[in-house]
Amino acid sequence: MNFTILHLDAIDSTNSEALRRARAGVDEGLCVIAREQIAGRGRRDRTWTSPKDVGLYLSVVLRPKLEPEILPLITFAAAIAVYDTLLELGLRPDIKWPNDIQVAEKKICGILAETAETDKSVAVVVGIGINMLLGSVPPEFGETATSIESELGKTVTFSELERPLLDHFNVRFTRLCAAGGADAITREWSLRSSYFRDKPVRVTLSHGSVTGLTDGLESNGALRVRSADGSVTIVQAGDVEKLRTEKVSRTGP
Ligand code: BT5
Repeated sequence: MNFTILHLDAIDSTNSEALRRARAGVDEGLCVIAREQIAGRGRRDRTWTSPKDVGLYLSVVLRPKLEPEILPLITFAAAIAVYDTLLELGLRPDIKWPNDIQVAEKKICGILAETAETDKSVAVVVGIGINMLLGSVPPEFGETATSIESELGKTVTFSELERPLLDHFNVRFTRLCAAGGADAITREWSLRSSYFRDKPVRVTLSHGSVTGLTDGLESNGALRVRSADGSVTIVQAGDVEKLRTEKVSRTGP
């Protein structure tokens, strides 16, 4: 994929701008990057705090020729790309299912993939927000969020982050779209995430919650959670919270 990079000063949300341009027919590979987002978004209309010049706010337009059930794995391809980029900068990242990258168990990056029907094809916009400088971490999330600067003890420039991230994403997305791509991406994800297996978690679902140990992924990226009674819940969407090990004991097969 060839990227066309559009640098903006300020925008409501790079995802919203990329979706608008996708609906207007732009080709795959448009990458919208803004210095500031006035209405940066997380999942389910949550806010992604995006102050000026302290974080990377980036969205890529894709026109994937993938079966619909595989589309959630685009988030995984992006997570692998962020992970590898941060690792090369000297950090020790972890991927928290489904869309967070953490360092020292604090959120340093969030990913938001959104789909739009357009005249040309189905478009997917994958948005990535990375906290770079200290000022990117919202004060109210000081305990749960972090930045590259606070973890590395030094700053990195936008160019040190942007190009490697896009290159890694290109490789992973191309892999996902090739034969056997879904298996390859879930396998590569599993090698980078401590949440893949035997992680004690509580998952908040749209109705209720489930507690147990993670037990791998389904082929579409859904998370398997095995409860103490041995039952397995397949989680397509939810918020995962890590629990202390003693709160969950393993039973069943
Ligand atoms: C996400 O949602 O983590 C997806 C964030 C995606 C942001 C990118 S930036 C470029 C593109 N354009 C957009 O408008 N969005 C994408 P979720 O898992 O729902 O997490 C959102 C939650 O993370 C919020 O409710 C806060 O608790 C927390 N949060 C908000 N801003 C944060 C920040 N800068 N750093 C760490 N945590 C934050």
